[in-house]
Amino acid sequence: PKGTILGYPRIGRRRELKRAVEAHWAGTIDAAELEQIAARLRRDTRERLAALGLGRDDSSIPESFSFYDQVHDAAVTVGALPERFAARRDPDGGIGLGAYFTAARGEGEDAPLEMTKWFDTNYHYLVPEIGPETVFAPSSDRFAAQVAEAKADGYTVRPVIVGPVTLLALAKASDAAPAGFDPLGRLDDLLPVYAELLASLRAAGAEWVQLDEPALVSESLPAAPAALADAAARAYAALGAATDRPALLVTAGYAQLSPEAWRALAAAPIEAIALDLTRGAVPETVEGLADKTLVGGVVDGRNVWRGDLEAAWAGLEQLRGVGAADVAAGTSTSLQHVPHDVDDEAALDPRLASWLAFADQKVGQVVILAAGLVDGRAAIAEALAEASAALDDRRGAPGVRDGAVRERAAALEAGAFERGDYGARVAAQDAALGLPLLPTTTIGSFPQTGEIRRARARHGRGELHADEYERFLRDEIARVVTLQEEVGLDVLVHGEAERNDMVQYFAEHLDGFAVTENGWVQSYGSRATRPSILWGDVARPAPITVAWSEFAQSLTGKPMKGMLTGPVTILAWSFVRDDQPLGDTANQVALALRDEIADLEDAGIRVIQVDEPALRELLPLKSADQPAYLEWSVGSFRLATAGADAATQVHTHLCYSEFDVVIDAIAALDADVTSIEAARSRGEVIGDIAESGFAAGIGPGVYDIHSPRVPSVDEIAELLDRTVAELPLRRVWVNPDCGLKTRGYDETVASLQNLVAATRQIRERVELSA
Ligand code: THG
Ligand code: ZN
Repeated sequence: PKGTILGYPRIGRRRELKRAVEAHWAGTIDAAELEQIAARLRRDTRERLAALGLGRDDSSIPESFSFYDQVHDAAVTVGALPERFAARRDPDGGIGLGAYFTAARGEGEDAPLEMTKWFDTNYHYLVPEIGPETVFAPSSDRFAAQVAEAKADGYTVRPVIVGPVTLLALAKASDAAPAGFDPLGRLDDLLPVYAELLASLRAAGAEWVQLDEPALVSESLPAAPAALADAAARAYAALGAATDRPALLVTAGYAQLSPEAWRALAAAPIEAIALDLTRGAVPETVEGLADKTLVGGVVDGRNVWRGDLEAAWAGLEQLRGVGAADVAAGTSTSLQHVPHDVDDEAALDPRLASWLAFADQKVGQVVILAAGLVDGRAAIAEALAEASAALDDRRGAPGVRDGAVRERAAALEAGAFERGDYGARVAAQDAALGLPLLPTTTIGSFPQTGEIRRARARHGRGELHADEYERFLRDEIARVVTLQEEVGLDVLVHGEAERNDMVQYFAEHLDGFAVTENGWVQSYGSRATRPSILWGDVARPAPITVAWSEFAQSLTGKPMKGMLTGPVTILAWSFVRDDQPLGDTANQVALALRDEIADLEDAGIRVIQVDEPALRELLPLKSADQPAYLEWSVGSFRLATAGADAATQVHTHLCYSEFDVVIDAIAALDADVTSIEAARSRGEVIGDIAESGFAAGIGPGVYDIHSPRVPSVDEIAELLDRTVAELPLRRVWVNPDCGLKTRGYDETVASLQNLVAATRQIRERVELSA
């Protein structure tokens, strides 16, 4: 085949998989019914991909379905299930759907697998736990069954599986492993199981298999690029030598393959290599390519732009010069990071829609390029010209460049990024706020109940009048404020009932953004978001959050936090224009937020939180690109917040525990108080912070909101004891580790009561000893 995609969205055009999986968890449908719905989705996907022009019987259609996560799928297939879930296995040791979901979600005291970001995306995978005790053995025949299922339907599909090097490189050492254990050291034990898997796929009728090895592009993993390349050389020498196997396509998306890994894969006895040419140059000729196909990943799997098809074609032509036996057109990564179909967006401005390509349109682009590779450029000249015309139209369209926005950004001086002396700010804020020792607060959102979602949906459909919706939201805010006062928290929040999503909400109120109706992208498991499309210059036509915060503050004498989402996170969780540097776009968002902060201050808000949970996520995979990123990302946060008065306390919140690499950047944000996730990594983060000499206010989350478990007073008190032992007492804040929107009210109230009780214990103890 001359064209393929590396994967396709699996959640369904209307999130059918989410509904089915959640219904199964709730007990309303059984496993058999869930399997049937999944099979129907896979069939729909195959039919659609064939209708869009991929071949039914030439392995160009990938089978990339997953019930929850592709890393978990691979781990379960080779038997890498942590010991604590052993009792959940089938009698014959197999890992069925029940064990699969239990490991993903946890049960009782058995914590779920940890979840973390997949490379520099907003997708989260489940982190495999591997130790010396892990027994690798074939434990699920799901991949082969899916090949056979397609075969029965008349399709020869190419199963997509996370490769052995990436599986181990992304794993963490199990609880039972000795200190310093490296899962990659188990590679030789793992390979025979992959070889068996390949044989089973061949037996089921697969002619090709795709092994995804994005670890080979990263410089941000524990293993160094040279060690990863060495592992790849060993892995593919072994798997390539297996006689009973389909042809092997090894992919390396998300950035440029390291030079070592490129040499290793080229030299390996595999049949094809897929390269990400949207985030890396065409590589140099190396030994071993003469019998291989190269899949040129020229159609971007990460954004929604129709893009420059002419440049994509040029990339393929250049790849033809590298010396491989053959070149095919492909996507840079799986299309799991983009929504299904632009044609599902009836409300989108048609002109904007003409600049876009979601998954189905990207398949169409691959098919066009593949036709060019077969029949020559002339055969696709018209399609290339159409794409170029759309790009020209986009460049000149109103709103893409706004003179006033650009003048303001161009006139910025260094002072606009500086807030002034931290000590003076602390004094002004202490006087203005009068907070107790170890102030308590929450991150911002309160549970988004079914009632809230239904009211929003009815309002969206025009069934609930704006006045009634507003009254509903005010009642909700009043309820949340009363609840927090009863619980005894010190700095309150309004709960964000008015927001569907912390990025989409701002996108809906800013110029330069569009939002979608059905543009869902899987975030983790059954959860998805609808990333906004940032297509033009950003400006704030009117205040966004001020009326809600002002109303909430009017209900209480305690400080009410104004709640904003920071520029980096707004960019990270949107599809961002690709026609100017990200830093320029970030500064436009920052200026809009800066105006919002000024308006909040005018409305009497004295604490303002600007969340940046995605600061770590956008960190480039290549070390050489990281300093420039940190420069513009930190700069945009400072630009957003530096206009605040010294007496206004600026907070920020960051998610995920890998702070080591960005801790200096967090300090450079120069927020007065930073709350971070720390409960899951059991206080390790606290040590990192102490070591870094971080001097401002800090709230390491005292319990994990990702689980419904209610933490006891004692365990929170113990964590707080450790915190105040390591960090300056007067700088410590007490808060959960993230927003509460995915939780229920019962566990939320119980957890917050325990948080306040534990804080009071520690306060008394500290005051006694003082
Ligand atoms: N917003 C966006 N991206 C995110 C988060 C976010 N990425 C990281 C993190 N938070 C991911 N977490 C979640 C948590 C919950 C949901 C999605 C991502 C979620 N989604 C609803 C669902 O799938 O049913 C839909 C929400 C909606 O109605 O818009 O619950 O907070 N952008
Ligand atoms: Zn968080």
